[in-house]
Amino acid sequence: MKTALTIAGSDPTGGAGFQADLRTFRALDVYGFSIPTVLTAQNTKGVVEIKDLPADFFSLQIDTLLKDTILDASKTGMIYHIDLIKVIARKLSDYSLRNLVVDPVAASSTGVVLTEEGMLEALRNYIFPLARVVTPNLYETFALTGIDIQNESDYRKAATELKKSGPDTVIITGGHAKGKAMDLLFDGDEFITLETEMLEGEYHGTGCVFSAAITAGLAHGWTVKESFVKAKDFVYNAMKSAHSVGKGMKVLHI
Ligand code: PXL
Repeated sequence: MKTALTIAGSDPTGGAGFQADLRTFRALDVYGFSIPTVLTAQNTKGVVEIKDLPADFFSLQIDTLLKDTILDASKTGMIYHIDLIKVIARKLSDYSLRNLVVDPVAASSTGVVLTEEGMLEALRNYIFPLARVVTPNLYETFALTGIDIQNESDYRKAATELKKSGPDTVIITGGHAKGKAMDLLFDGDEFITLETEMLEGEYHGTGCVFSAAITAGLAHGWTVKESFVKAKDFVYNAMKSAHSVGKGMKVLHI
C-alpha cells in the first residue's frame, strides 16, 4: 500500500489538522502516518488555545518514525513555531523526503492566527525550496507576497512570485473569479486554472483536505496536474455533502 506522512497540528474536531489529513489519505487509499506539531483546544466554532510540544520530543517523533518506515509522500500543515520549521527542514534533507506538499497554514477559518511572528517567512526560506507543491490560500498568498488577489492576472503574478522561493509547483487555492471558486496552478511553464461552482456556508478544513488529497495523489505516483484535478474534485464533493457536527462550521464529508 502507498503511504504518506502528515506533519500538522491536532484538531480535536477532526475537520482540519492531521486528523482530517489522515481521513483524506484513507479515503484515497493511502496509508497515513502522523506527527503532531502542536495541540489545539477547539470546536466547530473556533480555536480556543494552542499548546506546544517540546521541540526535542518533536524531533524524536520524526527520527523514530522515519528510521523505520517507507514514505511515498509527505505534507506539512500547521507548524506554528519557527523552531519546528528548522527541525523539519533538517529532517526533510536528512531523510531525503520526496513528494513534499507544504500547506502554509496561517490562520483558522474563523480568523485565529495559527503562526508565530515570522513563521511564514521562515517556512518560505527553509521549507518551500524542498517542496514539490505549495498550496497557499488567498490570505496566505497575501501574507507571503503582499498581493491582494482580485482577478486572474493577480493570481498569475502571485504564483510567479511564490515560485521564486523554490517549490516545483505553486497552487493558489480558495479564491473566486467571475462567481466561481477558482484555484490556479503554476509550475514555471504553464498556468492551469480549475473552477467549481461556489458553495454557500462556512466550511472548516478545506485547505487541509485539499493539500492532503494532493499528497495522496503524489503518493500514488500521479503527476501534480492529475493530483490537482482529483483533489479539487474530492474537496468539492466533500463540501457538497458536508456535515454539521457542532454549533459552528460544517466539516467536510471525508
Ligand atoms: O484550517 C487550518 C487549520 C490547520 N490545522 C489545524 C487547525 C486549523 C484551523 O483551525 O486547527 C490544527
